[in-house]
Parts: sequence; structure tokens; C-alpha cells
Amino acid sequence: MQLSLFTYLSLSVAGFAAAHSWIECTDHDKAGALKKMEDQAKTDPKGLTPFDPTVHPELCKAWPRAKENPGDWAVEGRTIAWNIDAAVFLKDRSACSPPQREFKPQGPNTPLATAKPGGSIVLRFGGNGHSRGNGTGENGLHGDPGTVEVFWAGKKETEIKTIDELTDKTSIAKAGFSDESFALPADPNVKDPPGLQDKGNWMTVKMPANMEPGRHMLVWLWSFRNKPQWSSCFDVMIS
Ligand SMILES: [Cu+2]
Repeated sequence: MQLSLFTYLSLSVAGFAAAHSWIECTDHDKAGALKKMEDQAKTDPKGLTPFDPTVHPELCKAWPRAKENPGDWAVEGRTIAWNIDAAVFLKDRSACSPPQREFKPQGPNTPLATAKPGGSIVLRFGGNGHSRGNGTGENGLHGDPGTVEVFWAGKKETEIKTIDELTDKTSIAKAGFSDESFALPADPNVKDPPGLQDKGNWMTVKMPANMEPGRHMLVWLWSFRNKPQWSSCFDVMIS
């Protein structure tokens, strides 16, 4: 089972349909990152030496489960990122990757996000070359970059365990994958890497006003080709 999942993931990541993304930060300084990215775009409009938020951990104030600071992007893509489509193929309906399936206290270098009820957090994930539809269509061709959605079980210290719990009832926020994306170059006809650089993608999520103080588990889901594809799991401490 492990071997076949690994094989499936390897094929999926190595193949031309390798659309993948995961949450790398749960409280990101989007304004600070945009300033750096826009400054860089002025001197390099083709985006040949793009600003990459993954090498600026100082812009991140809170972290998802099992994330190291700063962490290894290539390793995280195989461990933290959860390939729901591949798992479903193998009859595994887990909502989270193995290292994100339970809450473990996070150290001072990777604290949880904090918010007030009704307040917002800014999630950051990599567009990873897919913000203009590269690899998100049928058979790995160009398509709609899809949607991102966040789910909450409705109570503190309560886990969402399976994808069957990712429903309209548990959804607290939904947006387009590229709604808050900063991609270079500005020319929308450039749809593919290496010409397209899109490491700066965000999703601003408003916490439900009825969240009680305490730790709340949330699931982020990226869907394209009209089905769930990738998820990340994290916690928010409500004050
Ligand atoms: Cu990808």
C-alpha cells in the first residue's frame, strides 16, 4: 500500500500533470511580500530572477502542522502536501497528510496562527507555475486553476478526519486559486514556467464570529478538474 502510493505520487510529481501546492504559512505578511515582489518586478519585468517568499521566513508569523522553519520545499511537497486524488485512487479518504493528522504542540520557531473571532488570517501557498492554468486541465493540459476552500469542524479541538467531512456545512471560506496571486510577468499570455513565476499566492480567511476561545483545526483544500486534489491541515488559536 505504501509502496503503491509512493509510486503513484512519484509518477504524478514527475509527470507533466504535476500540479501541486500546499500551505507553507498560516499568517503571512502579504503586504511586505508584495512590496518586495513589485520592487523586483521593476528591475526585472520578465521575472527572470523572481522574488521567492519561501526564502523569506521573516514574512511568516505562523505555521501549519509539521512545518519546519524555514523547511525544505522539495521535501514538503512529498510529505506535508496531501495528494487527495492519488489517495482516493487507493481507497484512502484521509483529509490530511500523515504528519498533519494530529495536533502536536508547535515550538517557538513555528507558532500557530492566532486570531479573534471574526478576525482574518492570510494563508500563503505556492502557485508553483499553475496560477494561469498550467497542468490543471484534463490530461494535465491547461485548464481552470480551480478553487481553494477552508473547512472547520464547528467546535474547538475537533478534527476533520476524512474528505467526506469537507462539505458546504463545514466550509468557512472559498476563493479562486489565483484570486490573490502575484505572478510575473504581467503579460497573461505567459502561462507556463519557466517564463511564469508565481510563488506568491494567498488566501485571506475570515474566522467565523462564533468560534469560541481555544484551538481550532482547519483544512485547506485545492480543487481543480472539478474534484478535490490537494490539502493542508493547520490550527488557529482563537483568543
Ligand atoms: Cu505543482
